[in-house]
Amino acid sequence: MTKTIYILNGPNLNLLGKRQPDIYGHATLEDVEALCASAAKDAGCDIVFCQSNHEGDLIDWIHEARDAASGIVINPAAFTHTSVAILDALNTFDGPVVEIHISQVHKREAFRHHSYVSMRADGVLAGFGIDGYAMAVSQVAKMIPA
Ligand code: DHK
Repeated sequence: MTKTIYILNGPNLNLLGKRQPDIYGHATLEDVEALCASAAKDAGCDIVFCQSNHEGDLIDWIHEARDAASGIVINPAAFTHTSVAILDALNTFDGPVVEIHISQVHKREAFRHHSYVSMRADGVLAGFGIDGYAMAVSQVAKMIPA
């Protein structure tokens, strides 16, 4: 059966391409979805691609993924640095989790250096722009048990 990867995006990523392009680039979230779909196809997986500005939506999708997905790629955006609730939700998920950031958060403000999600993530990518999503999808696909 084809494995499904949930790709979850947090607040303000709907504005990708318009928002601080010097930091986040000119590509849109639709471009990111196309990149993820292509990487998943290469890996023989399906994707469910979601974005929300609301913490609870991300938590609900993680709960849904418990039954519907074999792996999760997540860019929690600002919730990375604040959300124990997203960490707790990810801790209920059994499959591989890869955390991705478009920017190199460790070169930025000190408050971006800490990630609650990293306490659960099996791998973390930061600073590769939107290409990091394709890397995250192919890595998560490799980590899914056969
Ligand atoms: C995106 C955000 O919106 C920020 O809040 C994070 C992350 C970094 C990114 O680089 O994708 O600090």
